[in-house]
Amino acid sequence: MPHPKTAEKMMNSAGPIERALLPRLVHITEAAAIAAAYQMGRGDKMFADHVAVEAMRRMLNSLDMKGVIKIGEGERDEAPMLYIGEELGTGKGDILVDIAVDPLEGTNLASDGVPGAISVMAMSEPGGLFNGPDIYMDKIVVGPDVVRYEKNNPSEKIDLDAPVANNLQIVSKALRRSIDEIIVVILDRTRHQQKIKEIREAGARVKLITDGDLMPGIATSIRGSGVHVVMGTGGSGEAVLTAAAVKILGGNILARLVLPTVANGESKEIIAREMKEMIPRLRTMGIKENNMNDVLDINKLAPGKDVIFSATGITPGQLLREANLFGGGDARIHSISMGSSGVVQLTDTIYICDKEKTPIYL
Ligand code: VTB
Repeated sequence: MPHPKTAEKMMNSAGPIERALLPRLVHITEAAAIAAAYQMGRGDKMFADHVAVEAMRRMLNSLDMKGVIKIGEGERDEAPMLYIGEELGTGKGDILVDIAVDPLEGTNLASDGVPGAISVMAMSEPGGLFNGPDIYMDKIVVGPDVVRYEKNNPSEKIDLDAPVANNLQIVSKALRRSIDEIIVVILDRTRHQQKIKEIREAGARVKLITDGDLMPGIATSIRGSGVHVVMGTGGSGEAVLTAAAVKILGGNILARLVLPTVANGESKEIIAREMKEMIPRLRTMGIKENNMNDVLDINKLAPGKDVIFSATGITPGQLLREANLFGGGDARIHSISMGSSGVVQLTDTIYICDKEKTPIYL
């Protein structure tokens, strides 16, 4: 009887970036997560972010590749490291990559020592990740069951402009459960008051989060995570990283750029000022002003064919356990990493510096 050759097939179908860099990627988010975990709960989010950025940057610079940051810590003038456009890697070899990073996603969560802080990054061939400004995006993230349902029922599609109840109706049919049993994760912000009301009125349950809408987005693609939909306006970089992961997992994200001043209901003058500053930035990124309102999906946000992704837990989360530090640098740390071939790894890494001291538990 022929046996399935799954692992062989997957490894053979993996692109050059996945082959060369996926095994290394997880150690990069682990390094940043260990650095941030050491600063966990110390109340200094800037410093926690700083050490995570430094660790991630050092690791990236040790890779044989020519990489460019597309989603990073900010524009060159505001971020000294991992800024948009920064070139990273040894430059050796012929691997070219675009990079999206968030060395510490949930700086408040880490500095407060509360759940949901992670270190996360993705890579692709050049042009494979959306090159956009670091503002907000209005998002809806759903898992593979919804994507399959939409394929089988082409007239029923999740739509950013549709009423919340209509989208939840589709999710409910796709998951074959009533709306009462659907859980929607959304950032707890004043700008979401109306949306939260509509979700509740439609009958769904809401999990409000103070920060970190990226991992819940990925959780929509993982059964048993207790997250069915993520909605609301959050970081655009987070949307691109979410897209990279959910594309591999078979889910989808719909997202549209929104100026923070617009989302947060600022005055016309303040909005106009932000727009004025934004226009030249949009141009350098190849986005025309009239395209700013385009709805982007996984194929626009993460069009790459050879995409790799890794996230490591810092504080406990829906999918990832917290980083455990045992003293002397020893650590146990939990990650999810994956590549376009379809390989998904949930890794429980133990770093042992002191073999006599550090126990390993099942
Ligand atoms: C968003 C969200 C992130 O910060 O960017 C949020 O996507 C910032 O939102 O996951 P506000 O400007 O409303 O505070 C996070 O929650 C954490 O980086």
